[in-house]
Amino acid sequence: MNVEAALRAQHIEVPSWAFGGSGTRFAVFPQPGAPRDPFEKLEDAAVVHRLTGVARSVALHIPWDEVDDIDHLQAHARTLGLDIGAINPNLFQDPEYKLGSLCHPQERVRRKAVEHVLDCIAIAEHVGSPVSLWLADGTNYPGQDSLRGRRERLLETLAEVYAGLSDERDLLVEYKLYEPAFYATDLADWGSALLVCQALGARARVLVDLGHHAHGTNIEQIVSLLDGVDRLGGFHFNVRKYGDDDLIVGSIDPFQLFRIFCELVETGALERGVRLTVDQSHNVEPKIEAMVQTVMNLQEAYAKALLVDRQALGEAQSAGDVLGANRVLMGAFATDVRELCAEARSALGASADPIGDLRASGYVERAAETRSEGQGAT
Ligand code: PSV
Ligand code: MN
Repeated sequence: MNVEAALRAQHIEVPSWAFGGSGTRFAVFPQPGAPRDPFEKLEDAAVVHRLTGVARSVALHIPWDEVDDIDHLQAHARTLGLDIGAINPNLFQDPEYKLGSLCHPQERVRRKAVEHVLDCIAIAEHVGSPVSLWLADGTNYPGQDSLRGRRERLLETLAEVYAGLSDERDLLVEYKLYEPAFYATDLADWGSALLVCQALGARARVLVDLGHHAHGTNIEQIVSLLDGVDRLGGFHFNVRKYGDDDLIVGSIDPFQLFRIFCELVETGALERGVRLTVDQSHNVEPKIEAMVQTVMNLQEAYAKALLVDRQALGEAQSAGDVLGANRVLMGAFATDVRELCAEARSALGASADPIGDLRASGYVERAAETRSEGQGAT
């Protein structure tokens, strides 16, 4: 596949939760026109897709996106040219999850969490999508709970969840270093997540959220390792400077994003269906514009990775030409691919200048008028 064809085939999934009202624990700055329900979130996502040409599915979060009739929501998505993407259970907001969900010390709460994930699996089966799990489970103080006991409970509850999936359905398991738990997180890193996936079965794969690692972690190496054992399920794209900042991917460290795409290109992971999902929270920047910029950054990182001269790289590597090999990579990174990406978008019937066209369209202003009742759903 040539570079432009590969760019046209890229598939980015956007999260419904990035369009609704959000904030930090300090303040929420409501954005006029924020969607009030899952239908309106899909409408905003459709704008991103129309402008970029590659953002053709939307991940849902349950119960934030719960509707009476999922067929109705799916039909709405299809009318907008979208698919419903991964289904994300919410295992962190119910007050009963104070001490955890799938790892909770009490059987009754674990049961509630399992039942919720099974309900989400039913939705996922119905719409034909994977289930994507992130646990807030962990402890704040040494001795608060047994680390070993929590791990055993996790394996037990996840086995029940996994058994509820049909053969076509994948389970994506996300990890996160810290927060909301501060002392010990039950799924803190890619190794803990991988062990869980290996214990569950072949359809359980690890999801790499770029904001969930210690500073300095070599994320592209994790990508390569996981794909090497066929356990790379997908990504949550964002970027962080300090914590789980959920900023526009590529806005602080575009070189990291490029390096990750280099691994994806080298390993062929994208052809194996690794999911490229965004997980961001835009609090001071306009949400739709931020998502459009996100997708463009993902297009550009991919384009640069596709331009790496693989033959020259391989030759330099086997000749032990340390800096020659590095220069091959840096050369691709330094290439201006904006025009190439604009051409790929135009060929898809999308926009050569997505941000300019979004601003000129007046969509955000119109949404602010027509959605003036209510502040926007989560
Ligand atoms: C919380 O850290 C989080 O950002 C996780 O990354 C999840 O993927 C996301 O929320 C949605 O539940
Ligand atoms: Mn995430």
